[in-house]
Amino acid sequence: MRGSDLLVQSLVQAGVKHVFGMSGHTTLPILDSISREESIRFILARHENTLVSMADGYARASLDPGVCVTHVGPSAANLLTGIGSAFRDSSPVIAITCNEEQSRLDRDVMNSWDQLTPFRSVTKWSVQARAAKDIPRIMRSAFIRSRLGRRQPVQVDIPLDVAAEEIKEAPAAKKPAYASYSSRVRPDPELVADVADRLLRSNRPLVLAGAGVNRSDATAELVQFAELASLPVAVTSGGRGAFPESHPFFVGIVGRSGTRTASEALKESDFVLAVGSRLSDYATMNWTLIDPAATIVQVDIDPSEIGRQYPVDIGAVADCRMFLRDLIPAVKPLLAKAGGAQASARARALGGRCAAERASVLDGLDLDSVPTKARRLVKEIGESIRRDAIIAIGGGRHSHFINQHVPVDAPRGAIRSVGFGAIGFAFPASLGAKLACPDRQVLCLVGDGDFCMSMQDMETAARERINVVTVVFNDSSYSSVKFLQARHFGRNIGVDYTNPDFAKYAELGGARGFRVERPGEIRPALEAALKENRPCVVDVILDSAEKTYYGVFAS
Ligand SMILES: Cc1cc2nc3c(=O)[nH]c(=O)nc-3n(C[C@H](O)[C@H](O)[C@H](O)COP(=O)(O)OP(=O)(O)OC[C@H]3O[C@@H](n4cnc5c(N)ncnc54)[C@H](O)[C@@H]3O)c2cc1C
Ligand SMILES: Cc1ncc(C[n+]2csc(CCOP(=O)(O)OP(=O)(O)O)c2C)c(N)n1
Ligand SMILES: [Mg+2]
Repeated sequence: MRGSDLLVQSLVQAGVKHVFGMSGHTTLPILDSISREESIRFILARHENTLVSMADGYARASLDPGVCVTHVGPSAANLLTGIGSAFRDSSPVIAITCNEEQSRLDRDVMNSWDQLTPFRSVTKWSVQARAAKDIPRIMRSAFIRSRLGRRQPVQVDIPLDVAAEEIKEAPAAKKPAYASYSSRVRPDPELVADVADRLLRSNRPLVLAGAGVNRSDATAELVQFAELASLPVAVTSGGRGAFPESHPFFVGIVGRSGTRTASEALKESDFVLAVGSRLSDYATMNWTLIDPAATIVQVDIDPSEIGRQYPVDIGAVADCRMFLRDLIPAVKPLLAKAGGAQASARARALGGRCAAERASVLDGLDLDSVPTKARRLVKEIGESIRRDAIIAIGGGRHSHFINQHVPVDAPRGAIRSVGFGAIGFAFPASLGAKLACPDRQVLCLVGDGDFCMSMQDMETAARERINVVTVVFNDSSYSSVKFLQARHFGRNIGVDYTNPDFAKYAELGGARGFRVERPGEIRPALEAALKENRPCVVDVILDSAEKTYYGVFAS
């Protein structure tokens, strides 16, 4: 038995079904061991940034760790951007980086570098296995660390001699049952009682739901709580999907590319219950959206995030789901005394304002104009997809239109690199999400610049039959940067380019392509793509001068 067999055994014990990887001479023992394990599907990707983002998308959609493997040096280096996204957005990715033989490492052999130091700033734990016998222990710890508490990536570095090392007997170890390791941390009951009391005494309370609600799978509890206490609920970009956006109490997405109603509601609230949100710069428009006199409650699994952005009044270190579960019975008796008619009216009024805002965005728009407006495209997408669809969203200005008009109604229905804000993430993340949730519609809604950073993996999608529909917002520019540049510098440089025909490109790689040049062609193309039994690209040529109406790009 080799070190690489022990590694694969550990993956099997952890319930891993997919490994996203790259090949190179240092990966050979591990690839060989994986090839002999029927329960694991190895997915070869065409770039490390895509394979790590596939693992990340898989983790975000399934809540199980996503696992990836790379070769030494440049191959491992290519992981860093994707690991950065997973780190910033609390996604549990296990990155296995293969390395040169230990005895050669100090001689600067080809490909080699200090492979641990760069990862330390974007992982929860970065460790090297020095002997085959240590692999089961290290892998156990890697899975525990990435899954428990704040979920984040872990790097396990495996030198070639360790992977290839033959050992006679596997080290005796208990088979870990990860399902019985839990970090469902409950909040201090006195603190919960205090939150309930202050909430009921406030006049304009609001729940701000963040990514922590998605990571803790707490949507059902959040809906129950909001309905019980008649509370308006806003989300952050990371929190999309945490609360159904068709719910009458949904007031929108806060922040610089969110919806106006949500930001205004946050500003006027005198009690803000932030569940699983960092209260980031973008979510709070550089910390201007919360009234300094408001009571702020922050619930976070990570103590270092409590009070980091705002001097919160109550800080609860807890799992979002457990917090809400405990808050519900604490609020109930108080509600019986207080009566909730006024609160309910406010939640409904704000919800109605948000729905009207979203609908009004089409006011005055010539829906049939050519080139097509992004607003027409998002309207068609919103009307074509299932309520439980998963959308992976790109990082450019198109995300602004998507935020405002494509509703997300189901848990973990939106996947996006929000904290690191990396482009090149959405398309591979959508592939990982589809593998995690084969029965859900998965779409990638992405800018042309963003898609160009990962589109080589359309071949992977076709080869592995991962049927995602990618809609390219094609405006032949990095338009988010272009608008800012024009506003602040009065001219443009480094933001315009010529695209290939993405539909033809898709067909060359074995996928199906649709080129859409007129608005009337959008719906038939989307409907056909959603029925296809192949990955599809819908390349929509857009009006690059279209402006957004709210937030940083508003004119
Ligand atoms: C172009 C662009 C535009 C953007 N515009 C906006 C915008 O308009 N509005 C906006 O909101 N954001 C926007 N963002 C994203 C923004 O940068 C932040 O990433 C985002 O606001 C973070 O949301 P969050 O605090 O909910 O999530 P995170 O930053 O992921 O924070 C989640 C928190 O939950 C905690 N947590 C994790 N698991 C649990 C658990 N089980 N229980 C309890 N707590 C847990 C974590 O410790 C963390 O502190 C934009 C990003 C880009 C790239
Ligand atoms: C890896 C990476 N490189 C550069 C950037 C800076 N950046 C942010 S948005 C953007 C433009 C994205 O263009 P596109 O995907 O076409 O979207 P658009 O803004 O045109 O809708 C760039 C270059 C980034 N966020 N990530
Ligand atoms: Mg663009």
